[in-house]
Amino acid sequence: MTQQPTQTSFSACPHDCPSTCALDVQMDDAGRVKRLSGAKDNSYTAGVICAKVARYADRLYHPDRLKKPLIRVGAKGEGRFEEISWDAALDLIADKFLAAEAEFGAQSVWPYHYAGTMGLVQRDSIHRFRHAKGYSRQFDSFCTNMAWTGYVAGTGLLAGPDPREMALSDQIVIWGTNPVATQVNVVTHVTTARKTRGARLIVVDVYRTQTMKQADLGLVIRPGTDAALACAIMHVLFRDDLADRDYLEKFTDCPAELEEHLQTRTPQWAADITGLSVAEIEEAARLIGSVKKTYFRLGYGFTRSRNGAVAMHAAACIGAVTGCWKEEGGGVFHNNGAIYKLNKAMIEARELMDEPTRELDQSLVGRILTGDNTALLGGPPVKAMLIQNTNPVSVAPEQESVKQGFAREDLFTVVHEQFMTETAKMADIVLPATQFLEHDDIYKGGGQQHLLLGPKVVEPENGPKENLFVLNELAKRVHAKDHPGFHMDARQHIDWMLQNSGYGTLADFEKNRWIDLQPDFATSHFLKGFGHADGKFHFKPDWGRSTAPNKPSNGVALGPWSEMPALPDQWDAIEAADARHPFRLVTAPAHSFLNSTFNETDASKKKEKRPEAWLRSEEADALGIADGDLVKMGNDRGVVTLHARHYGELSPGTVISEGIWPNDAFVDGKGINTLTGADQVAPYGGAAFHDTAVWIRKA
Ligand SMILES: Nc1nc2c(c(=O)[nH]1)N[C@H]1C(S)=C(S)[C@@H](COP(=O)(O)OP(=O)(O)OC[C@H]3O[C@@H](n4cnc5c(=O)[nH]c(N)nc54)[C@H](O)[C@@H]3O)O[C@H]1N2
Ligand SMILES: Nc1nc2c(c(=O)[nH]1)N[C@H]1C(S)=C(S)[C@@H](COP(=O)(O)OP(=O)(O)OC[C@H]3O[C@@H](n4cnc5c(=O)[nH]c(N)nc54)[C@H](O)[C@@H]3O)O[C@H]1N2
Ligand code: SF4
Ligand SMILES: [Mo]
Repeated sequence: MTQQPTQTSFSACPHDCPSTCALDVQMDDAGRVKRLSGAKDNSYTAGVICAKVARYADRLYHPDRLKKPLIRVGAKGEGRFEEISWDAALDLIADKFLAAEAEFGAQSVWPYHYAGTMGLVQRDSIHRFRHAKGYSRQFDSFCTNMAWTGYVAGTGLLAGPDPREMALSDQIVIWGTNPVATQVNVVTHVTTARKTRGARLIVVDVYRTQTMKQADLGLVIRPGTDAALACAIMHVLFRDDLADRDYLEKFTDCPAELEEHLQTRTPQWAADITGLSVAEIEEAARLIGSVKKTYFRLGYGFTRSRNGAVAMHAAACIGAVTGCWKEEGGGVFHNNGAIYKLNKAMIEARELMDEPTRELDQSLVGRILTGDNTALLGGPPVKAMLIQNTNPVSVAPEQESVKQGFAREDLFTVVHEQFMTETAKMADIVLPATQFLEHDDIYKGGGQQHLLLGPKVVEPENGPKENLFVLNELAKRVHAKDHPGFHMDARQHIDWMLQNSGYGTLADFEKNRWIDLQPDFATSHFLKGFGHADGKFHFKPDWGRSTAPNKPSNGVALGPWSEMPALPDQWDAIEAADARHPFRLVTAPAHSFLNSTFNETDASKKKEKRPEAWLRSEEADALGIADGDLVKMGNDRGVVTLHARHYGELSPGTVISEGIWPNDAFVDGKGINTLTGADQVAPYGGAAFHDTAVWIRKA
């Protein structure tokens, strides 16, 4: 059902952003989308959204939108395609998938997806399709692994204090996230606290971000050294009697052991590791220890290193030492994944899988497609792929091998997309996809607590189809096991999921647009106990047997997990700088892009200008690199060419390159992920996008 073209409609932002904004959609008289704004009556969105989504009409009505299915006529990757009908395209895909299955087994087909849309129906129906055929599964590892694992190692549950409580805080510590760019609504609530209560803002990052520019105290540290900072802060808290010993006794697993362990983790020790001064560390610890209503907002950025899970856990431990968890406006928050408790059985249909199929790591896509037997988990080669909502040729690490893999003549690739992305360019068949305003879906907030409806607002042009359509049509054609989920439209799926999760019907839901699922105060603040069986916060996690929500389904720990420190500590697992690679590269997000989305719209491109490498002026001078010079940056994985910029305020030896630009925005067509590594981070995988040693020189 399409909403009547009125002056305003509503939706929810589908992007992979912790804010998951409730949207008002302004329409013009012709029933076209004009502008998006934040819903004022949603208590988290509070009327604010980012500029890139406000101007969504640019993306919806973009002249480069894919309109018709295309079949490759040129060489792989050359970009020459011809139009083909939907029926012919779907028939051909089915033939190719069936042929791969006949020759190499069903697991040679790999449906591949990610978070271009976070809609539960359109994003996750691909699981039903794969299970119904016994195709290879995907181990998700681009984004959340280290962060969630590290947080849950401490708390036992991926949930926490109501993020709206930031407005009631006396001090907010924003650690390893840049919300001015990546989740603007955090800034809304922090600003309320500052205006109404004079709250203090502390920011920890590796360069002076837009968020840090607003801070009362900004700590610019070396990448991958957050655990050292956290340990030294806790050292001072114990030393200066700022630890809450009653709280520690009641709510934590081994406070005495922690205190003993931290004796040697002094501010001087951490200063040497982090590059901060002793005074800065002492100051941060004193502020954190003396303000009870301190709210820690821990982001993803500082976990995208090979020691990222340890870093997240160490930062989360600070709150258990101060006992700020007890306070309204206090505690430690990362993500609310555990509060939703949704029944996705109809969408995903796990029961259709006869036996566990292999779970290929999405970050290892380059190694997988180039035939690395370890990455293939000993199974057959991948011969056919269906890709939805992701752009791996741009966003995946080890880009050179990703490109080589997709260039294989014997690989049949289908990309279902809104735009001719770099991945779509490598495809044999490109299918045009609807955008969120053109289909129905439902979304859950990661950085907040609402389940939000995003109904279809406008009819798509005759051409683009939603993910669900493609999956249901292909299921028929490849003779997949039947399942009721293949015969339901998106609204029926939403209705089924809501009813079977105890959240009423779609009809009820539609009147309210969203529901607020924040648990009560005591639960959210773990005052009835933390999520572990013993009810305690764990300073000493069992890394090899974590309850992390996103570990491989066989539960086996990955990477050098057995070397992880038992108690919070600096762990030397990062890709350290060496004589050949004296710099460490952090590929932080750009304000006007969202991963590789929006890097096709003119307004965003104009704002971001061009791919750049930012380095400290004196370090650039020492290399004879002037502001604006073309430079080469490289390591054993490859070399990229981009412009240098002198940037005063970043940690020594660090290079920042913001944004996932299209590869062809770089001088020689090699994108930033040419340099990043795909190795699996301990203990439950993940890609260390901000943990890359590089050399840099004038081009
Ligand atoms: N505008 C915009 N918004 C986005 C995205 C985008 O690309 N652009 N991406 C979306 C997605 S998918 C996600 S997962 C979220 C992620 O959002 P965030 O949680 O903000 O995580 P990151 O984007 O990885 O990095 C955030 C910050 O971490 C810093 N950082 C990197 N390494 C370290 C370190 O070792 N220590 C410390 N202390 N800081 C470090 C970076 O410099 C950066 O400023 O944002 C979402 N929102
Ligand atoms: N260097 C570096 N690389 C990174 C990161 C980093 O910080 N640095 N961040 C990583 C992180 S955190 C993440 S989450 C990944 C994200 O990487 P991706 O999951 O690839 O995310 P996007 O690039 O935003 O979106 C992918 C595509 O989905 C398409 N899409 C959107 N909605 C739909 C739909 O309904 N149907 C279909 N068929 N397609 C749709 C969009 O057009 C877009 O081209 O990137 C990772 N890569
Ligand atoms: S802030 Fe995030 S959730 Fe809100 S509109 Fe922008 S991208 Fe979407
Ligand atoms: Mo992400």
